[in-house]
Amino acid sequence: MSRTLILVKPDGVQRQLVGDVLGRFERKGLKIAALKLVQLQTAVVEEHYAHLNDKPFFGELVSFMTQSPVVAAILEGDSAVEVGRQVIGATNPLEATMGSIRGDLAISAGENIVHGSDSDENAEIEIKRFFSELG
Ligand code: DAT
Ligand code: MG
Repeated sequence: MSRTLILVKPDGVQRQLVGDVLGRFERKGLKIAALKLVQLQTAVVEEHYAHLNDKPFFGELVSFMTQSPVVAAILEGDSAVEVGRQVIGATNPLEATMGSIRGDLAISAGENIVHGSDSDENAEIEIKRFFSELG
C-alpha cells in the first residue's frame, strides 16, 4: 500500500470537474484517505514547483495555482503514485492519451486540471506540504 498527493487545480474546480476527476481515481481503485478545498498561498506553490523556477512560465504557473481554491487529496492503494500518474496522463494534454484526465478534459499545457506526485519520496514530501495538520 502506498500514497500519492493529488491536487485538482483551479481550472478543474472552476470547471466543476472535481467529482469527475476524483471519481476516475476511485474507479481505478485508489481510495481517498484525506480531502479538502484549500486556497493555496504563493509561498507554498513556489516551493511545490521549485524545480521549475527557472522556466519562462513559472510566474504564470504560480499565479494560476493561486487564482482560486484547489482540492487537495491523499489517495492510497497499490502503486498509488504510478497509478495516479497513469490516470492523469502526460503533462502536455496534446500528448496525453484519450481516457486519461488530461487527454479527455484539457487542452492547455499550463492549465491541465490535476497534479499528482511523481515518486514515493515526493509523495511523502507533498503530503506533509499540503496536509501539515495531519502531523
Ligand atoms: P506534471 O504536472 O505532469 O508533473 P511538471 O512537474 O513537469 O509536470 O510541471 C508542473 C506543471 O507546470 C505542469 O502540470 C504544468 C506546468 N508546465 C509544465 N510544462 C509547461 C509548459 N511547457 N508550459 C506551460 N506550463 C507548463
Ligand atoms: Mg510534476
